[in-house]
Amino acid sequence: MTEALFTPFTAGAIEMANRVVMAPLTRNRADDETDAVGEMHVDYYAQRAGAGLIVSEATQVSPRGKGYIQTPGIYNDRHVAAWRKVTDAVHAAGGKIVVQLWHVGRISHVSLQPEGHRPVAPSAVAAGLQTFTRDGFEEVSEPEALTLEGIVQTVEDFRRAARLAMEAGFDGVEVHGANGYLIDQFLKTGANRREDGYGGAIENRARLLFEVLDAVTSEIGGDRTGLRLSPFSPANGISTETPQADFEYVVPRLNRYGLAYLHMVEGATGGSRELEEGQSIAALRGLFEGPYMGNNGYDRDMALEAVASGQAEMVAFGRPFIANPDLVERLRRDAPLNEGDKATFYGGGAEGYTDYPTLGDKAA
Ligand code: 8OZ
Repeated sequence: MTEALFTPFTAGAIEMANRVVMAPLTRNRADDETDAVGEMHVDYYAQRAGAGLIVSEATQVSPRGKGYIQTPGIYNDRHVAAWRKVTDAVHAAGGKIVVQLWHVGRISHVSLQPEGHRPVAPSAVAAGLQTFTRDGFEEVSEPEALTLEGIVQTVEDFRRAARLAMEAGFDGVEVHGANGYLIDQFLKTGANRREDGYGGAIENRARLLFEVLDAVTSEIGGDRTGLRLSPFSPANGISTETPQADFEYVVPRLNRYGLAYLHMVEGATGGSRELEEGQSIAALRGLFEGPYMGNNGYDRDMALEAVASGQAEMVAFGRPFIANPDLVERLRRDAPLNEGDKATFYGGGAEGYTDYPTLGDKAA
C-alpha cells in the first residue's frame, strides 16, 4: 500500500509528485556583492528534486531586505538568469520549486544595508539580538520606522520579485510572513508600535501582509502563491499579546486569495511544538480552506500520520534535507538518515552542502 505522504498532490497550480516538501533553509552561499546564486546552488537544489516541492532559501526582494551575509536576492535581471539555472535543473530532475520572498525588516545591520542605512521596520524598536555580518556576529542595528512611501515601495518590491520569479522559471513563490521578519514584525505588537493605519488593532497590523498578498497574487495568481506564518514562534525576538485571536482574524481572510498553500510553523521555529494554554494550531488550520503544509520537527511517523489523517496535505522537512538529498526515498524505505554537520550549515563551499551521500552512493 502506498502511504498518502508519497502520493501526488496538486497545490493550487503546482503539481507535486509527493507531499514531502523541502522547507526553506538559509545556507549563506550566494555571492555577497551581487546577491546572485551560483553553480553550487544548481547542484544543491537539483540533488533535492525528489521532494514533491522545494521551497528555496529565503531570498530578499530588495537590497533593504537583506540581513545576513551571502543570502540571495531576486530583484534584478542578473538574479533571474542565476536562478533560471536552478529552476531548469530542478525541473530536469523532475522536481518543482518556489522561491521564498523575504524582507528581514529590523533583523539587519547597517553594514548589510545600501549606503549604510538603518534597517527598516514597523517601528524604531530594536530586536535585541545578533545577526551574522561580514565581521562575524554583531548586534542588529537600531531600525527606523518605515514611512508610508516606504511601505508602498516595499509592497512593490514583493510584486516585482514575484514577476521576476516567473521569469526565472519558478513554479510559484512563498511569501515569508514568519519568524520575526518584516511581515511578522508588522503582525506582532512587540515590534509594531505604529499609530497609523498599520498599527494598533490586528486589522491594521495585518494590512501589510494583505497588501503584499494583493500585489503578489495579482501579479502571478493566488494558485502560484504560498504563505508561511509562525503565529506562536518567538523567533528573532518577536512577541505579541494575543496571537490566537489575531491569527483567527488573519487566517480566514486568506481564503479569498485561493492560495497554493498555507505553510505553518507549528510552535517555536526549529524548536518545541508545545503551545501555551489557549493556543491552537488545529483551530487555525480549521479556518483555512486551501492546502495546508505542516512544519516543525516532523519525523517520518508524524508526517505519515498527519497526511493520512488529513490534518495536513503536505509536510515540510528542513534540517533533514540538508544531510539527505534523497530524503523522500529514505522516508519511503524507512532507511536511516545521515546526520548534518552544523559547522557547515551557514556559509562555506561545497563541503557540507552538495557532498552528502544518497542511499545509492552507499551501496556503490
Ligand atoms: C536561519 C538563519 C538565518 C535566517 C528563517 C530565513 O528563520 C530564516 C533564517 C534561518 O526564516
